[in-house]
Amino acid sequence: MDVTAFANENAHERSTRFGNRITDKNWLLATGKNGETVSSSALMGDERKAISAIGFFHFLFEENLTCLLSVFKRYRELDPQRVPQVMTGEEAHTVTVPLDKVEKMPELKENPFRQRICKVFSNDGSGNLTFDDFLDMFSVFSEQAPRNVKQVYAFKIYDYDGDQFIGPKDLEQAVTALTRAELNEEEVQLVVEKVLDEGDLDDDGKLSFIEFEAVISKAPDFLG
Ligand SMILES: [Ca+2]
Ligand SMILES: [Ca+2]
Repeated sequence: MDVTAFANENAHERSTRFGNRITDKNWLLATGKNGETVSSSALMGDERKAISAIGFFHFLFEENLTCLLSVFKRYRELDPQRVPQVMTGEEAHTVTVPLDKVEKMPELKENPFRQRICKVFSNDGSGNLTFDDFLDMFSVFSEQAPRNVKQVYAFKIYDYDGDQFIGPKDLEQAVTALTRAELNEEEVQLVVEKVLDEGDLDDDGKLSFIEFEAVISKAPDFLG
């Protein structure tokens, strides 16, 4: 991705311009009551018919661009010394921000899986994130991310040893992290057994992705 191009576009100005164009014509409001950006799903009904396909595409594009810029801003704030103000496409996957800086972000610092999350998203497994890695992390955690994408990443996060199954050892670590080490060993074992009892449908002693999906479909907030 060419971040320089995004930075040079001055997306805010363009986005505002487009927003005005929309409101002038009373097609729709570019921002909602509380200043949030109206999602494409809100563009239904008669108003939608009034928007040309090109106009609609532009609206989505600008919305996306604005979002991308704010994600870059967040990324750069983590380590302004290391991250150049204007990045080349090459730097988006070579420059990294170290794990110990990423895990202090407000969104992550209370999350018991923060280190696992960074490791799963970091391309080299170290937990240090390039801008590309960071962008992936942001999109998976965004509300718009499809549930099945979130499930794939949740599975990776819980699969500590990376063998594509969630076994008793993975579950032990996950349960310990989830309960913030407040359970004793025996209690942890009990929870692990219970999860496997319920979830391990083919009795191989571990959860495949399919089995895991079924387990977490009962828990709406499994990534928190
Ligand atoms: Ca595993
Ligand atoms: Ca199984």
